[in-house]
Amino acid sequence: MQQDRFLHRGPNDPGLESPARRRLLVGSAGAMAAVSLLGFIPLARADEPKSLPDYAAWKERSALIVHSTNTMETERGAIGNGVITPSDRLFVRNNLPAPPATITDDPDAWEVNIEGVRNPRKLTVGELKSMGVTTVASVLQCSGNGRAFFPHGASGTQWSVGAAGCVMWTGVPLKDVVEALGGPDSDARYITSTGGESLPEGLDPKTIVVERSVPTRALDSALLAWEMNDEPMPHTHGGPLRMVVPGYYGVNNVKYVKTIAFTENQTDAKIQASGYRIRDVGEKGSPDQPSMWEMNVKSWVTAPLESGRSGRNMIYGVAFGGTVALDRVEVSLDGGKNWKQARFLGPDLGPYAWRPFVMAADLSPGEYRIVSRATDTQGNSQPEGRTENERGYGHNGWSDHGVTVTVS
Ligand SMILES: Nc1nc2c(c(=O)[nH]1)N[C@H]1C(S)=C(S)[C@@H](COP(=O)(O)O)O[C@H]1N2
Ligand SMILES: [Mo]
Repeated sequence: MQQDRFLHRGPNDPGLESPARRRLLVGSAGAMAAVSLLGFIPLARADEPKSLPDYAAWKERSALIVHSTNTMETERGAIGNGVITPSDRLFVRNNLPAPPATITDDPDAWEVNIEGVRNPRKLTVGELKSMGVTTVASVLQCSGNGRAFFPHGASGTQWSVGAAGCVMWTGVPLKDVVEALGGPDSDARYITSTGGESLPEGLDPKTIVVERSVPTRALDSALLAWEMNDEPMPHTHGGPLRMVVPGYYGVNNVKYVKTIAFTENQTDAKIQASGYRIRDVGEKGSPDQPSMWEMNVKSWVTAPLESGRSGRNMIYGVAFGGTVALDRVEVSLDGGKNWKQARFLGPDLGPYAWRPFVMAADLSPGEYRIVSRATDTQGNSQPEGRTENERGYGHNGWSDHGVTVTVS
């Protein structure tokens, strides 16, 4: 028992889970079953590392923190220095159980309704593929990324930094589709996308449907994507077809999209009307509060995370500006007293992509509070603190996102 407890990964220990440790856990579960046959009552094992759900079983378990069946985040130490996040390390977030995986068996047959245009019609993915194509690198980030840092205990998944990744999307510019159908209705102010989940019966669909409206200014960059990272859009990430709004928070990037409608008003679905709204702690959500649309400028350190060796160290991280290109990233080794500019690493994949950065530092033994601060080309910089808000959305304060490293 003692040894078994030692093997458990506690909720505050986000360390990588090794295959060896997993084997040991499986072994100890067997031993535990034998014990219970002898009449002992096994202890509840709430802190046992969760396994990946079936629909995400292809993911790299050691790179992910599994919060629940519907929420998995990338380990901070697994983000790496690449411009593109490998698909098997990318976070997953479902508000509803995913539709059956069979929807990606014949992706070209998937149909999407285009409404609120001069000639509304249903188009298959096969037809979309002949209407135009573009590839865009953009950051996919959940609105609640960083929620774990809010001291009021904001409800929702306790994401740290890993509900984000930068991926390559390929699909048809939504603009091309809409132009082919005669253009949007003249009173259209929003693009409203509906997810293809089948909704449980007996509940008001408006309270559960994933349906999001974004302002029509997003038409300049939005696409209907059938590929992610050069592969057919995985079912886990919204295949056969996903609405992608570069630079907008994750929730607006509707998976298994089945309807795109140009609308005069925002949808009255709960996820739009009261969900994903910035409001003071203790307040209820309502349509007059800011919606989670364009992402703010943000960065965080990805290495080193706990310890370093005395001498020359490379400090790594990632930074992005939402819909605005980045200008620079500065790094501080003393919790924000002194700053030095970091260098971007790798190619610039455009304004919506993140940029890995690096800064060399000669460190003598001691403790360092390493923080990073990004600034976009419009002069917006990350603030030091948080904007306190009920659901813990949009956190880009540099102080909370820092790491404490012991150099010996
Ligand atoms: N159809 C559908 N689209 C969805 C969701 C969902 O539950 N259903 N979740 C949204 C949220 S809140 C986020 S953060 C992203 C997560 O995308 P991922 O699972 O591909 O990482 O998808 C968004 N699109
Ligand atoms: Mo999200």
